[in-house]
Amino acid sequence: MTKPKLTYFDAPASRGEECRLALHLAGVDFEDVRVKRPEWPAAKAATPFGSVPTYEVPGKPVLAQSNAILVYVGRQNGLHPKDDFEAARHEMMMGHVEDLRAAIGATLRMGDEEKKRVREALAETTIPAWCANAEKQIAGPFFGGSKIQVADLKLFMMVKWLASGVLDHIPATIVAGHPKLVGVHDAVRDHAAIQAWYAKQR
Ligand SMILES: N[C@@H](CCC(=O)N[C@@H](CS)C(=O)NCC(=O)O)C(=O)O
Repeated sequence: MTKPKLTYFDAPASRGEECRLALHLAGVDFEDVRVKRPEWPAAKAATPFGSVPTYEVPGKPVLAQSNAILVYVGRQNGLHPKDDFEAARHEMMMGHVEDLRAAIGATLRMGDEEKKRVREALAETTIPAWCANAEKQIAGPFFGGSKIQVADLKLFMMVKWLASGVLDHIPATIVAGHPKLVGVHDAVRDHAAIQAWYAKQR
């Protein structure tokens, strides 16, 4: 192994894609390993916690947990605050994203009736509260102000998912009334390096 290796499913989504975006934004030359579903049971056993993304750096043990990977890549490449308190504030927001991902993620494998009931409740209370709380923490245009950092990539992927319309029973307009959240999404989407990443994926 000569270069860092990021392993995730073959989808431009969620925890894996935000790590890919971070590596691309940082200019890291990395191996983008995409596990196909049939390969997953065997690959799962080799991960620290039975999940992806994982990140491997030559000479080090495998790293897991998307937030740990993002913070590591961010610290190494000037995409995470140097100030300890500001860094913790960014990690707080990254944890906020993971909380919502876990809540929505739990519905993915539910049967239709249960999924409808749980997602309608999420859309009624949990997600609006999540958005309002996130909104209060954002400086704008990016989470911490004028500079894009790894926390922004995490927020971007969550807002993109919520607004995509792919989540039945969760209206795609659910984030629309939260201008700072939408602002982070738009600022990341319009960033030249992010545009270059998506152009390369086409
Ligand atoms: N807290 C972990 C969660 C990791 C996780 O649940 N990853 C999902 C994909 S987004 C996964 O590996 N699912 C397959 C499985 O659990 O078998 C993180 O942030 O990385």
